[in-house]
Parts: sequence; structure tokens; C-alpha cells
Amino acid sequence: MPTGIILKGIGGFYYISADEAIYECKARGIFRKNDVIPLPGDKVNFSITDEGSQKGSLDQVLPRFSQLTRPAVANINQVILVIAARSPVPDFLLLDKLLVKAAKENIKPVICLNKLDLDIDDAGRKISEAYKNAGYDFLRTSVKTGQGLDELEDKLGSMVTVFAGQSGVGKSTLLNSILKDLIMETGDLSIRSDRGKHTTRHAELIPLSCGGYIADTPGFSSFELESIEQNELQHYYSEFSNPAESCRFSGCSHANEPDCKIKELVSNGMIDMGRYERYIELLGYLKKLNDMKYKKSNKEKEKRQ
Ligand SMILES: Nc1nc2c(ncn2[C@@H]2O[C@H](COP(=O)(O)OP(=O)(O)OP(=O)(O)O)[C@@H](O)[C@H]2O)c(=O)[nH]1
Ligand SMILES: [Mg+2]
Ligand SMILES: [Zn+2]
Repeated sequence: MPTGIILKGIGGFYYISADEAIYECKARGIFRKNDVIPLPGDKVNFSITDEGSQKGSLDQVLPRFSQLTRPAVANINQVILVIAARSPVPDFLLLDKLLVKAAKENIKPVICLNKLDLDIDDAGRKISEAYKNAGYDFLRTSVKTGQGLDELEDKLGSMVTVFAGQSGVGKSTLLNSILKDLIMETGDLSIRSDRGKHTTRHAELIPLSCGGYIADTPGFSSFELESIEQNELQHYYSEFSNPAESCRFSGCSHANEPDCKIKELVSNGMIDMGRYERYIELLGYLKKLNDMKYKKSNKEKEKRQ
């Protein structure tokens, strides 16, 4: 049985790349029964039903080593998190959530601040300092002036790289600049918001000549961290890990405890205040979620008694 990789899925059909051909495959009914939703990036077993017209059936999804839900792509090695210097305004809470999720899934994040040509008041410098200090790989690009595009291309190699982030930040435009010939549909923010639709509608993996894949994905504006325990959150902030050893309490959550090294570093500017405040916001959200789960399970216990 041949194996391949799903490039995209549209309307019940999956486009599977194998041996330099692309097969259009229908998933067998078994997937619906077992609740497995095949995703772009999935390694799969499939059978060829018609070699001439390159049609087949998707039989089995092989185990995943990583998975994101936003965007829904499997087996990613690297995620390029794109924000725009301007238009749309960067959503740093969304960015931090995506960084946490990437760390949890062992996916290497690279932050890409695009539309640098629109950064007339140099706000991008502060953003890049904050995230570079936190230990992240940070690129500054402009598709208009060509700045940073070679550097972006150098990051790809033989990995599966996904572009993710808010709608309108320039993911498809960046991809097109790497692929040279225009493949992805791009859109104007003002026209798009009139239609109330995003330009890119599905995630799609594109094979690169260097052996890797890149994926364009639709933008999104909200994303919730749900599969993360509240005391686990701080481990996904690399700038917290060494100083946390000097907090008075082991297991310090860096919120209300006294003699907290993280709070000290925030107050003297060594840790970015914005990153810390959003950490506290996320911690509060996860705590609420946890309390709700606890109450629910208590109620269920009471019912059973
Ligand atoms: N000035 C400027 N405009 C850019 C740049 N990159 C992209 N744009 C413009 O930003 C708009 C949105 O770009 P897209 O590439 O469609 O954005 P996207 O992130 O793919 O959006 P979705 O597909 O909706 O998620 C387009 O009008 C692009 O021409 C840039 O570096 N500078
Ligand atoms: Mg797009
Ligand atoms: Zn602490």
C-alpha cells in the first residue's frame, strides 16, 4: 500500500502527494466512525483506484508527532507566526498563546514582523526587542521593499513549515514571494472586511525544491488554550525558567507570591512587562477553566451518589 502526505483536504477529497504525483482520494467511511479527521501534513496509507486519472482512497492516517488546531495542520516542525507592524494591529495575546501552544507541541516558532514599510514610528523595534529578549527567533520583513525575505527563505530547509497568524498580516503574500510565481490568493484588508471573509480559506501544504513543505493557512482572530494545565503554563515561557529557580517558593506561579524573582525582573525591565501581564491574564483564564472542570466533576459525583 503506498504512503504519502496530505497536501490539502477540500469537500471530502484529500490531495495526497506520493512519488512526485498527486492523488485525489476519498476517505473511507471508517474515519467518520473513529473520529479521525485527516489533516494536511498527515502521513497516510492509501490505495490507488485509478492510476490514469490519479484517483484513490485514503485508508489510514499514521500517528502524528505534532498537531496544531489553529491552524489545523499535522506533523509541523516549524511555525512562522506572522504579525504586521500595522494594519491589522498586532494581537500580542494571540501571539503569546500561539507561542505557548508551539512550545507544548515541540514546534519551533519563528516570529515574523511583516509590513515593516508601514512602520513609520519604529514601533517594530520595541516588539522585536521584547521577543528577542524572551529568546525567540525574530524576523523583520517587508514584501514591499524585499527586506528580510532571503532570511525568511533560509529558515525553511527540509522542514514542514506553517505560516500562521491574524487575517491580513501578509502570510499568503510572503509565501508567494518565496515561491516566486503567484499561487496563493491574497487580499486587500478593506475589501476583505467588507465581504467579512478571509482570503485564504483552507490550509495547504506546498512541496519545496529543497525537500521541505510550506503551508499557507487561513488567518484567525481567536484561539483558546484549553489543553494546558495552569501550573504548566510558565514552563512555556523560556525567559522564566532560569530566574524561577530564585523565587522563594518552589512551584511559585509568579502571580501573588512574595519574593518572586520573575516579578522583580519585570519591575526592573529585564522581563517585558507586556509578556508578563499577558501571562497573568492567561493564568487567570486557565484557573477559571480548571475551577469549572472541578465543579462539573463534583456535580457529577454528587449525582452518582
Ligand atoms: N505595505 C505592505 N502590504 C503588504 C505586505 N505584505 C502583504 N501586504 C498586503 O496586505 C494585504 C493582506 O495580505 P495577505 O497576504 O492576503 O494576508 P493573509 O495573512 O494571507 O490573510 P488571510 O489569508 O486572510 O489570513 C494585501 O493587500 C497585501 O498586498 C507588506 O510587506 N507591506
Ligand atoms: Mg492568506
Ligand atoms: Zn515567582
